[in-house]
Amino acid sequence: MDKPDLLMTGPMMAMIQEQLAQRFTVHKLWEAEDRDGFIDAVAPKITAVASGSHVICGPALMSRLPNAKIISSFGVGYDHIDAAWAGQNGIVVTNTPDVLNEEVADTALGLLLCTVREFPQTDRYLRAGKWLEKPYPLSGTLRDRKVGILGLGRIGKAIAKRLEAFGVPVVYHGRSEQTDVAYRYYPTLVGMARDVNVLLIVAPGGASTHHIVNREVLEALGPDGILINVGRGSVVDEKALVEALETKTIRSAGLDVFEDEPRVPAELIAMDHVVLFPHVGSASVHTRNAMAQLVIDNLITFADGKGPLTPVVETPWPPRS
Ligand code: A2R
Repeated sequence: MDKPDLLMTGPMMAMIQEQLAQRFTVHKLWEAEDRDGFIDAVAPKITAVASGSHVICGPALMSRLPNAKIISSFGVGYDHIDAAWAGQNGIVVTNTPDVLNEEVADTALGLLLCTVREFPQTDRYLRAGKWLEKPYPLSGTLRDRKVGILGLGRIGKAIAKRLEAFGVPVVYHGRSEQTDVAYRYYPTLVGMARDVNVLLIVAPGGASTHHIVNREVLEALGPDGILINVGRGSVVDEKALVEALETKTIRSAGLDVFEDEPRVPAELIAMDHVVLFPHVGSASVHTRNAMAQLVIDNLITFADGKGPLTPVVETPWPPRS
């Protein structure tokens, strides 16, 4: 039996490439010199797509794949895919939720502690030989802080659970109040920012969250405020953030995600009072393997006629008629 044809939009983990090659004829877009010509040549055969955030999967690409039925995407965020368009055009989109909750929550707590207690700075201080001269200055603390979570979803709840164990009060903002959580809900982001001294972002990217953390929100967070972002860079107006940090409108920031990754504004890199991670939220061997397996399993169960395992909300399965 002929293997179905699959388009891989960019280099993916070896285990994904190896396992998919056993089941599909894999067409590697990134290896083609003439990508347009390559797509034209293989497009009619393609029934499945495996993607990361390397390529924008918008109507321009998807409409060229008339027989594509599934896009299996690596990662829980899928703002690089126009999932609403996919749903309207008979393509199911899958992502890799849940398997990374604990890892990203661990990273969020690590980043928060690093930012509040200045741990990366203390490491630099020791290596520079400055401890021989005098002790590192006293840092801020998590002890008198209240954390406002923007996006109390799967990962947000895993973060909240850790903060509870640390004895740190948690409140949240989202588009709607959740009836089954004990944390206080704020209907507006600016209202929550005013009441907390840590704003922790773990909301998705896309149009509805674009730059919702803006100058007004940062001013509300205030001079003792700390911004932590493990969601998407696009949620924050990065220019407004740089300005707020330069003018001490807020105290500091811990960022794992940026607007134009892997490019990070030189102004942020030059600042000693921020902590910057290269988008490592889920990046352990254990968790990336689990995410990779879910990318593979979605494609295989779908090809077997059993439907996708983790379709996104815009493309429910079975499809709405
Ligand atoms: O708005 P709600 O009540 O549906 O809450 C969701 C919230 N959220 C938003 N909050 C404010 N304004 C918005 N426009 C907005 N859109 C969504 O974000 C929900 O509580 C949370 C997302 O939770 P989950 O869908 O369970 O996502 P998960 O697995 O926690 O991952 C969150 C994000 C990913 O999309 C990646 O960007 C990143 O973390 O790794």
